[in-house]
Amino acid sequence: MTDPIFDLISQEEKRQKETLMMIPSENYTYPEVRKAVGSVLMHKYAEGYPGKRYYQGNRIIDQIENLAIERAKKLFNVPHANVQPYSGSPANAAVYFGLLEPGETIMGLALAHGGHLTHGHPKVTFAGKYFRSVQYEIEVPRVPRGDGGTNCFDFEKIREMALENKPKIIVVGTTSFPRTLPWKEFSQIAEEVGAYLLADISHIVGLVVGGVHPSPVPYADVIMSTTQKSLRGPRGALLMVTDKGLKKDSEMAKKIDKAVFPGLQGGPHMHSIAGIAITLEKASQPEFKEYAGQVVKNAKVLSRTLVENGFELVTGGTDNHLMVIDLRNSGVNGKEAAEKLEEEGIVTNKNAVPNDLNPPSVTSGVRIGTPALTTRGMKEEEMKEIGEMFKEVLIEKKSVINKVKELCQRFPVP
Ligand code: DSN
Repeated sequence: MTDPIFDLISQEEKRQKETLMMIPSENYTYPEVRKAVGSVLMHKYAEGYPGKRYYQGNRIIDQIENLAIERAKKLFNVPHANVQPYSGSPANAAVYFGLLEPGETIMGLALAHGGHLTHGHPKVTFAGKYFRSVQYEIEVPRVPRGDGGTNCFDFEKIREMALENKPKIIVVGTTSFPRTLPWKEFSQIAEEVGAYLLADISHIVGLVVGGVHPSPVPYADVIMSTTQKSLRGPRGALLMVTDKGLKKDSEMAKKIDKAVFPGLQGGPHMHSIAGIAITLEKASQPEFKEYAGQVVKNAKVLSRTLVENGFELVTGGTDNHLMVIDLRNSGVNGKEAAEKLEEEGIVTNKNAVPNDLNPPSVTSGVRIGTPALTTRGMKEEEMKEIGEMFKEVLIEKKSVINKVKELCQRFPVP
């Protein structure tokens, strides 16, 4: 008898084909990446780094990991890359454990303001429990401001917080922030207080590589990115040290490598690392620039359509691949809206908005993005159609499931 797991995989494949994948951290990867990730590479143990392994039989594995490292260094223009982190959270953990002593201070963007759990979210995360954490916020008037909400940080306030708390690491990175990240301003504060600057570009990495978001390389000491989001790769992460970081501490790359292995991880997932190598090569092609540009164009059209249809967006619009609908005036909360949309084949996630009074399990927002829709080939016209569908579902309480199915058939998953 065939294991029922295969039937479940087929059902999931069908779901992904027949619905609109609008969670901004999800994407469809390349067939070549799926082939590498399902390959014999998963059989191999390779603790250590190329040329310095604790197991025999790694001659070919070394070449694969070296290729991934070289491609990462070239694509991002950095002197050091580690391709072994299993995912974004352990990668951020490696930076903290590599550069900080327990109890030292991390300063990151609050979760409800668009940051990430690992950026120091208090009480429930390792970052908030084993280190001292202070959290900065964004400044957002609730009134929609069209596409002009770029000036979201009060740098004087953030500077004062940094001077008072003396963080050893300032994290600049986001999961639900729809605007361009001002690397320079944050790096000036980090320099002034003697902190390292960690740029977590997991969400915007494809935009950075595609040239539609400024690169943090001249400003950050360490850069972390997951590989499965806008980069279109497999699950995994990259840790990179910049020239700036090495100048500050010539041992920084070694400290971070040691924190990844043996500090936090065992055998690297070589199948994922091969998939990452393939992804990095694809991201260096001109077609990827076009893709990244289209992701942003699509997000801008979608956000404008939503605003025209009466929705409030956090910061009024977007500069990148995502937006957060603020539902506080709409009569539904984030959970209800996300569930209603899912019934209609539109898959999003509930998301806190700044100063949200609802708990994280409910929230007052819905986060949406365009990377996966753009991978399917959808463009501005389709974004207008989808923006209208949000109004039909959430305001007019109509069903759009047939429209969603028809749209999905027109744009097959590659
Ligand atoms: N889970 C990721 C996201 O959805 O943004 C962050 O880790």
